[in-house]
Amino acid sequence: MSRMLNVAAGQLGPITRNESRANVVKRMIELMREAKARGCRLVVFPEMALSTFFARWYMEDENELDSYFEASMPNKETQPLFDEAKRLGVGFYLGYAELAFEEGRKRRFNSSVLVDGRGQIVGKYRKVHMPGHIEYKPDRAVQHLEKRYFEPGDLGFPVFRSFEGIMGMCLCFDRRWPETYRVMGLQGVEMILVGYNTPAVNREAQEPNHLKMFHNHLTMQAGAYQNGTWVVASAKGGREDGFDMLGGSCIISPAGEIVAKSYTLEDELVSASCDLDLGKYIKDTIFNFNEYRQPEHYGLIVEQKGVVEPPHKSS
Ligand code: ING
Repeated sequence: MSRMLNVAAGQLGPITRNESRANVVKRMIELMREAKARGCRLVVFPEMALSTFFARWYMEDENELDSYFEASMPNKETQPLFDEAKRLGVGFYLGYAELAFEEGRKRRFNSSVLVDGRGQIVGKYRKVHMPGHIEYKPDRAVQHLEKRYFEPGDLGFPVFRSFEGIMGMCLCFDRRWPETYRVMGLQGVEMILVGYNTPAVNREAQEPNHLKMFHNHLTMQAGAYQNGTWVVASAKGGREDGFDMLGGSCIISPAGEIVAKSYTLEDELVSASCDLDLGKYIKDTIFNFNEYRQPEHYGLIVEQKGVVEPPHKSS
């Protein structure tokens, strides 16, 4: 048996600080039309796909900050994406900065929605692992203020029955953490959708630049294989407001192989025909959780946050 799902990563080239939402939406609609022409039923767009990666800017003016956020989804500016989805019968995953009014206060999340081929939202995700720092750091050449601008997500890692499969979502930094995949793996996930904004240059870490792409793919390929799931990853690429973004969008099979990959740093559709049943043999054999997992020995993973080294032996 096979359940084929033809999907695409709709990679986006740079989005400059002054580019309008309307123009970005137009670019995304182009990619959706190309997806339709290739017979795809789902397009994955990047994280914060509607604007420049604004977390690199230190902003004190709340109105300026809010201008990058969506107070509802869909809204006037993004409605054309939903209309096009319905018209084409092509669903999408969209990363966006979410402004919510909950618990009597303004809350900001780095979010994504999954929209089906009828233009209906089937699920929402709020980024759990928030990278970067809270305060302005004068010693840094580029700021990474996600920790300042967003709360960690409060929805966990839900999965959704949609597109005749079990679909999950995460965002950017989440993809580097094995827990992200495992929590969805334990819910039988068959395809994980991820959008990301990764700077292409290492300004802080003491490692060569080529490792940025290596780690990008390494973590996702491992997550796919260890949970027998497809991973569809969509990047921002190219020089955005003077800063290079990594690109490297790809589609990874449950065996951990990259089956399709972008070859530009621009708007580019990367597509593959994915058998949602392919992960089954992995889930039934080498990563048969019921057969082989030993959760009684994994307590530290949830009981403890940071490293606790063993005490030194007293002599
Ligand atoms: N960006 C980053 C990412 O995971 C980062 C931050 C880069 C963390 C490199 C560690 C190393 O790609 C977002 N937007 O989460």
